[in-house]
Amino acid sequence: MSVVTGDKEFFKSTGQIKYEGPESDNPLAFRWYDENKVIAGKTLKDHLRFACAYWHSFCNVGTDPFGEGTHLYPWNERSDAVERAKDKMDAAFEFITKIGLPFYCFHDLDVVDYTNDVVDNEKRLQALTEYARQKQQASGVKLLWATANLFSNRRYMNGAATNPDFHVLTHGAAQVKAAIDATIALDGENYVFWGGREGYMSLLNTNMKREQEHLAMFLHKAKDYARSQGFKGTFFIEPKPCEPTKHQYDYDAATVIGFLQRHDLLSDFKLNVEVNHATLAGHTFTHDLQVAADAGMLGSIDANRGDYQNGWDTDQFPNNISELVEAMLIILDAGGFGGGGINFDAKRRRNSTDDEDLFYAHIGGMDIFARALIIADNILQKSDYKKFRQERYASYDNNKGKEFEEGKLSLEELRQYAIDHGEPQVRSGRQEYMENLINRYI
Ligand code: XUL
Ligand code: CO
Repeated sequence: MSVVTGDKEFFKSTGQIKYEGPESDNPLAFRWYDENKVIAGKTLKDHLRFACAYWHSFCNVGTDPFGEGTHLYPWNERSDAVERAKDKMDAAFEFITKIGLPFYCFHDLDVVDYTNDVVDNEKRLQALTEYARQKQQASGVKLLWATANLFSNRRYMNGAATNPDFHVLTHGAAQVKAAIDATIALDGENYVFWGGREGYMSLLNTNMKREQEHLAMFLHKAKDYARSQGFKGTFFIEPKPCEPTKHQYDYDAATVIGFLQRHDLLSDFKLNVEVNHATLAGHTFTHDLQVAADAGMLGSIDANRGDYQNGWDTDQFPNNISELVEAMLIILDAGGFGGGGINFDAKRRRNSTDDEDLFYAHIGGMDIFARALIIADNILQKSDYKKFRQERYASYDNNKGKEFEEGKLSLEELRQYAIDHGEPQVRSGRQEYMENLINRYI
């Protein structure tokens, strides 16, 4: 990939980031992410399908509830919204091509500022879509997914598709239509719905059943429209249990799968599982990955990490190797992502204010995923990880256990087996052995 800049270079101090291997001491080089390295029949680039998240990397100015922005972006200076957005896109593609990310993803509002004028917003997004199309062509970078931001504007304070006011819902629909049009024009591979404020704060003023039915109807109409326009990609729902609403309807992977099934949406949708959303739901990341994988619904992941002491989304770049090895075991074993990839829904810290910090953040995230993938593949190829797990269930592989799985044994027959065979042996689950196994390969 060659570097694509606009009229001016925004990240002057950093050139193209290269793979230098584990021995390298260069903080601006990859030590594990060699995009051409082949693991289990595919290059790291094709396994991992990394995507840059426009909103955190080029829009987030480092504000927090107590303070103003700390990231002073030179691409935020021009007064005209479309010109300003083009500067931002120049900066984005310069960064993406310097670091060698094959994909990017965005919300409509990340790309260009919106007003309250639906038709004008559509024109703005179309102008930037055309600009992005040229940038994609010049660089080879592709759009992993796009989405509509249906949560920042004050009109969405009570939700978008689940808003008690139909008029608000229609504004959400207008935004989704424009975002789908942009996705199609950019050959976007997927389209994402994160349930922004689709949930509630108090049941006292909420008709939960009606709101959820509206959400399902809205998703059907969005899907039908996209299909009618020739969109072949997958729709992803991104579960999150709370924040910003107290109860988000897309609570976790299991809840979303049940919802999609109930509303006849299973065949067009998959899941976009986010590390710290799973943790906020009281699960591990691996739990939600496994739930999605078992249902054949693992589409994509939003990579980040939370903070063990905080109960909200801190969206930090991932850096925990053992957690990611466990995740990659599930992803590899599931045969990879269902059309998606790994996008960094992660932001550098408020006090990381140098240009290079954005590079360090992505290099760290990409390297640790690459390393986790290599380790997970070793575990699957060389260790008894799979064998041990299989053997734990061997009693169902033949004889009466098999007949049970096939539905051939009644409750009375099961009772008779218990009597005939006496007390079962104590069998170890060997959890410590398995934990050590992971560490042995790290
Ligand atoms: C919010 C979140 C979103 C989605 C995209 O917690 O994760 O940024 O990833 O709307
Ligand atoms: Co996310």
